[in-house]
Amino acid sequence: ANDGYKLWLDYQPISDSQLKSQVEPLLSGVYFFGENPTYEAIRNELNLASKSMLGKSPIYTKERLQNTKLWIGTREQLSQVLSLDQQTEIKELGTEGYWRGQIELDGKSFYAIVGNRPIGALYGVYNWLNSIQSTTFDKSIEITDSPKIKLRMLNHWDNLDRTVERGYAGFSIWDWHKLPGYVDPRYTDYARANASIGINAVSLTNVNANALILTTDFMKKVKVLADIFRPYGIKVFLTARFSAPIQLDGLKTADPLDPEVIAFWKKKTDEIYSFIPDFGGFLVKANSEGQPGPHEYGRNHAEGANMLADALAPHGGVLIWRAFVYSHEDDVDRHMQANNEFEPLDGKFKDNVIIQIKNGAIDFQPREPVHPLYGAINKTNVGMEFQITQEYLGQATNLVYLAPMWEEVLKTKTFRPTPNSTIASILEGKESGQKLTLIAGVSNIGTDRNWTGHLFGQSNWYAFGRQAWDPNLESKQIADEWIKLTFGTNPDVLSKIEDIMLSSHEAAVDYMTPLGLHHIMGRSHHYGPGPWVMGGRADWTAPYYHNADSLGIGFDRTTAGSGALDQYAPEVAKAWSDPHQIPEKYLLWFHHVPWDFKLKDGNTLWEGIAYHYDRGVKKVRKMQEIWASLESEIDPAEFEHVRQLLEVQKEEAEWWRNACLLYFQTFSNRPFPTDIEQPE
Ligand code: GCW
Repeated sequence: ANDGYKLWLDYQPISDSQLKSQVEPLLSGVYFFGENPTYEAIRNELNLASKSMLGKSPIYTKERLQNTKLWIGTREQLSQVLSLDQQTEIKELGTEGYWRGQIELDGKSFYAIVGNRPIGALYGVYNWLNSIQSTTFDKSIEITDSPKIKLRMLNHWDNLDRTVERGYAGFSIWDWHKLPGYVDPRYTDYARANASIGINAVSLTNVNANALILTTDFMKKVKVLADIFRPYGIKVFLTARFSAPIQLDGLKTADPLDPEVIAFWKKKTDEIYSFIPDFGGFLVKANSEGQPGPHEYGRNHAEGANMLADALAPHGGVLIWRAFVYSHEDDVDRHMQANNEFEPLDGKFKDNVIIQIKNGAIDFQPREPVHPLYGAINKTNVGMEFQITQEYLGQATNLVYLAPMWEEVLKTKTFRPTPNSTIASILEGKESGQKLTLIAGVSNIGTDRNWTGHLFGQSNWYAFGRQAWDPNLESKQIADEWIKLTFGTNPDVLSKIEDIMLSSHEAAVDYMTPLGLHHIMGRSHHYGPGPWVMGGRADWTAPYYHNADSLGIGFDRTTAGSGALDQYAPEVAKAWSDPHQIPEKYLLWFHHVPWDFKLKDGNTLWEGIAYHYDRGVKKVRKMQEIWASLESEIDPAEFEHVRQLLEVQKEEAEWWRNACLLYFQTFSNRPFPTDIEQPE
């Protein structure tokens, strides 16, 4: 029970006596092999955990054998005293992996948490504490793990004035005004939370970037954050505004081939590294939605990215260049624009460049088919961009557990570059041999006491970290972990909350955008329905995305339509070009289909649309019922917080259903099925 501030690091008292008898002795004899800032961080965590779980501080020993029970160190440090069978195994685990298990020495038994590097030991400790909290710890079982993705990164869309683009949990936690002098303890808690789920990189600022972040004054502030994050294994990245040479140094151009521009970025980058020697690199949004970029100077994305990559390379920095590139002035289907830009440039990017591609080609819709760029470019590093903040998914009032959506994306077969390629295998670098791998998530964190606005927003932060660590994890397992850490291990609570979480994404798709409908949200704020939206530009004007007319509904992206489908592997393009073969969840994404089209269950398309919206509303009511049945088992404040938000969510689901069905009925001219609640 807490107000949500402690996230999944709440460390409830251990009530299970058998578990306690295993854990208590270990924490009364902790030995560190050496000293370093990461071990300090571990010590800090053990102090917090022990006090909270056992009501007392750990006892640290100075002698590795005497009175010692728990060893924490690196493989190399431990090898000074013994030769572990596990040594070779641990070695395979790379810089961030860990092993934990029992070690027998001279008739004495120790429990050891070992990494190749201190950071591995930290991850091992978090994993151990997690197992204690979820009552799965058994010291006789050996655990090894290591991340499958190199850069597991949060992208904050935080502005320097502390507003957050698409942020629904208050203001930015970066208090630039008070930095560098005042250091909010929250920065450390942020680092702890991220490290506990394996996040090891963070871009602090909005991709719609402000060049001021690159000034010396701001660098001093960023340095403070980087120093706090370093022991937790977290590297800092910044967004770089492409026109910064003009804004900061009064240059006449930002042309990436101009010698003065090249010199500007080199000097800037060197300066950043003088403050932050392990600076991660830059994240860039260019020539999209009005952001400056190389196109202004007749240069392409590779020329733009490589110039910045060259400035970073001597320091080991990485340049992350976003593929979310489109221009609404362009007549081409927005779905196709990124491929059109990047496919011809495949192989032209420097080794320290990663192209960061959103999971879908439009924009973080409630459900999107995967981006056709995955598998299309294989001579260039690619990375994933998920959105943790729920821009198009009910923002901070809707409970939508996103891991099932991400799992669906990660497991999707691309059929390229090999017949068995999946998004996950591409991201892991297995398909192209790519070494620099990345999964990024747009953060949902803000100054709200509980960090994420909706308590269940925490589960999305948690799940993101876990899936970035291992993109093959099941969303159900992750939900179980999070529920136990957040609400305790009562099996009834676990199964009910799991029910709510696992049905929540499909519910949202049903009441917002079933059957492949997309981008019919309210204009610009993206909150609530707006399929009728008029104005501004072609792609914001109804019926651009749904194309409803008296004959039918849907966006024709087949060869006869925009042709976007042809950007996928032939296996996909062929199967999906048939409206009877395409998975129905993507039907209206790719096809304009008559209202009387027969769906697989025998209903007409019009009836199917109505049933989906109706079902979505009913699922939310079901979620409310389940939650209500938990009243006596959940902390009253948390219970009430979620209860109220579910009530809002129910109203929004009804709003979506009513608005969309009544609006689409003006085209379909057909009655609603009689067995649904009639929209009004
Ligand atoms: O999802 C859209 C958002 C914009 C955002 C843009 C992007 C940062 O509506 O607010 O801008 O995508 O990803 O660049």
